[in-house]
Amino acid sequence: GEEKWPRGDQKTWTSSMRNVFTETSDVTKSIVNHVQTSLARAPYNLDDFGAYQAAALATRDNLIVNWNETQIHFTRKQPKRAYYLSLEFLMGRTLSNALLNLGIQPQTEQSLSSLGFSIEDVLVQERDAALGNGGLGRLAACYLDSSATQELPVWGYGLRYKYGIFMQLIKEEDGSQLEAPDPWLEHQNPWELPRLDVVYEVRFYGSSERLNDGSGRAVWSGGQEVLAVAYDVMIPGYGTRNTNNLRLWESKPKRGFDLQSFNAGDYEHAVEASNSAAAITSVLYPNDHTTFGKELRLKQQYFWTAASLADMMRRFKNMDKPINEFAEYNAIQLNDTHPTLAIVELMRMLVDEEDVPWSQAWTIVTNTFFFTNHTVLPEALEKWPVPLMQHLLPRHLQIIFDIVRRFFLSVEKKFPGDVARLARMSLIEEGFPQQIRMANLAVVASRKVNGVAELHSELVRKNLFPDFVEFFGKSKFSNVTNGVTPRRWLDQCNPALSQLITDTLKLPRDVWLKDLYKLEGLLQHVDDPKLQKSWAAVKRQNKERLAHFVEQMFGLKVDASAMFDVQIKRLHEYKRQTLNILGVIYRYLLLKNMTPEERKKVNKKVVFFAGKAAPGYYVAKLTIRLIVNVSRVINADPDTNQYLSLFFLPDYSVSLAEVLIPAADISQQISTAGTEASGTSNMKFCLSGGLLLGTVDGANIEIAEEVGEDNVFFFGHLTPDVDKLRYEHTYHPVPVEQKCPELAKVLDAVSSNIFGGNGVYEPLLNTVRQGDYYILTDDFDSYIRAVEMVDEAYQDQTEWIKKSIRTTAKMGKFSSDRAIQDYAQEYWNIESSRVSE
Ligand code: AZC
Repeated sequence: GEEKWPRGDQKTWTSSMRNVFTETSDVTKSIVNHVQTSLARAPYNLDDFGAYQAAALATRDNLIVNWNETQIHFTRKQPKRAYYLSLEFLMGRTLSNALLNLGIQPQTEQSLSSLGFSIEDVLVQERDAALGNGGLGRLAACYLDSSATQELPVWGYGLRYKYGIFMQLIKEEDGSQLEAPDPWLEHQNPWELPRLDVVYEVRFYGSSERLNDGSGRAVWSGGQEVLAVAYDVMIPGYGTRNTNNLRLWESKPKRGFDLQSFNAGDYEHAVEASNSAAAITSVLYPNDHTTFGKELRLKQQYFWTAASLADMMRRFKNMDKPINEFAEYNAIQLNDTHPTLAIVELMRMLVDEEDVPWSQAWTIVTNTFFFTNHTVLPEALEKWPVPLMQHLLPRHLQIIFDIVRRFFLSVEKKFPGDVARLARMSLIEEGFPQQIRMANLAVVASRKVNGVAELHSELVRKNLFPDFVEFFGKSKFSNVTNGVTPRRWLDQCNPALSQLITDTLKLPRDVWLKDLYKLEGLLQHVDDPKLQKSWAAVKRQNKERLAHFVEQMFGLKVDASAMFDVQIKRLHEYKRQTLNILGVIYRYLLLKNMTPEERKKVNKKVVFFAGKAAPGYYVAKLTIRLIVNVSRVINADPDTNQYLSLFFLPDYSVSLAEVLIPAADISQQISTAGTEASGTSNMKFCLSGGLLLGTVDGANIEIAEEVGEDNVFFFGHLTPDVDKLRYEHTYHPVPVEQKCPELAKVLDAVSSNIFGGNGVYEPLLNTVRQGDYYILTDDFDSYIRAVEMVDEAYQDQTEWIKKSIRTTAKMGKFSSDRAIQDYAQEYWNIESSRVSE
């Protein structure tokens, strides 16, 4: 029905409202207006950064209009909503993505040009929003993009860290990693809207008294209260007005809370309290795949889940539906176990605050939550000490024990007397202290549990949660293979390839960018020499862009006619950067032993590494140091440096990936089989026509299924062999010299200090010589043979280019649009709804 206009004269209002502008002249007007007013600057002192700020503010005005429309649209429509809870959102830069999605890229380019600026120079002024460690955080960012593009009512919830992932510096003296803070908010962030009116109180510590009235309720009081303030980040969809929300919480002290202290003249204590409130969202923890049980981390997790749930509850209550229908209107996806406390918090809200009986509350909860696991590495499975939980969240610990008791009863009923099973399935691990197993809690309380690639999901069922599969049934455990957004990872980072694809498919770009399976149309043209030539030219152009970038950075010439071989990801033993660098050393030693004539026949290669090591991960940091020092020796060797060079690019980021990925001829995805849950950069490289050199692991397997095994380079032992090999390493060890003489020579070369170091690398080398948990000694020969196959294949450039075209053509499955469709239909049960033009 017609709504009454709330205030004043409707015509006055509506005639002054504006819509998204798309004319170049309007873009220019807005930019100049922002230079003049928002920035208070004049044309003669405006630099590239100022131009970036003004262009960002102009673009933001458009985003806000769409964002507002979208929020009004869904508030009226009252659909079921989905919420993506993630401690990490690795967004990267926003301006170019916003321009693409708003469809005003050419206009803005032209406008900036007439104002005297080049858009390339302006875009690179933006600092990455780096609120994530790696794959898990970047996946969340891709999923937001796809949710908005598909017009789904999805919000992200996360934390507004003051400091994102640390900045990585390489020490000149010894090549080791140094960490510096990332004060990304130093300049104003145009992409967020502070919502100082959206505030919730979050309690810590204190005590919890059960009411003992048979209701199961309790009263939690005392302790510390801090405020959660919302900052909204606009997430525009591609080719739609729909613009979703990413709500990030900032912690701040509750005013007046410490009035007592002020009155008592205890100023220091009062200020201390405020510091500790602000500390909660001050920094992103830089460890992926390890947990340390730090109190502040648990505080982050509770602060974030409590604020997010309070916000969802408020939105739900505004709809005036009975509380029992909560799960019909809300689906919550837990991105790994980090948000598992949300389960306990919703129980607390329902039971203690909404007066819902326990069993009814449990039904609501178990219909609301969905849980994604991202790794099978045991060191990543979160456990929190019971005493810490008791201290920080006493009411939540009671609820956890209540869940445990009821769950025990139901297991005991199904498997009477099976004590060992109960111990395995318990949410509490016995020991000193007892620990809460967050993954078990997430599984017990979720409607569905998924892994992120077929193999991984199988390992989740067979190795991580076999007892739970038996108990709940197989259908609760399924798979959603990861995906990446083709907007950022093809169109934006590789515009020349995007244009070539559009020309070849004879389809508008916005058609195939929204339906990536359309890329298959490229297969028809694989044998067309004209396409092959253009395809090669695009790759060459991207390689020259990277070569230029590296030349600027290192002051060394990079040969863009050589093969570009890239491994970029967090440093971790399971990802085996060590295997790669040992392979590079092997190649270098071979080259050194050749005559100048022999060398001329060798495939020229430039090897690139980039990635950060967790600050406390000693072996990973040693690997960086080795790579850097090997590169210094190799690049300075006049005998070989035309044939082989090596670069470790510092401070890996989303923006650096956007330069590296389009330039790769091949990428290395060489994790020990069964360890990399999915990988997502593998998909990005293939999308840009970079071939895959990898193990039979994670999403590599599904990539090979799509493109055909003759278009990928597979090597190494398979997942079922790995445990057996590890067993042999422990109980029947064979010295490396016997098992893999070629590798032994490489290790000895490092030990002999030809790359310097004076023995510092021994602990790293010993991870291979002894125990060899990641089976480098078993895979080295097969790896070297695979690298030889790559070299050989590269000799036939026509065949290579055909492989490259075929690879891109078959990447349809790996669009995050497909992944989000899976979640929306099979998990969340939500529907698209388009905001009208
Ligand atoms: C990563 C996985 O290691 C990677 O294989 C996967 O592609 C990515 O998640 C997205 O699903 N995991 C993490 O980054 N972190 C943790 C704790 O698993």
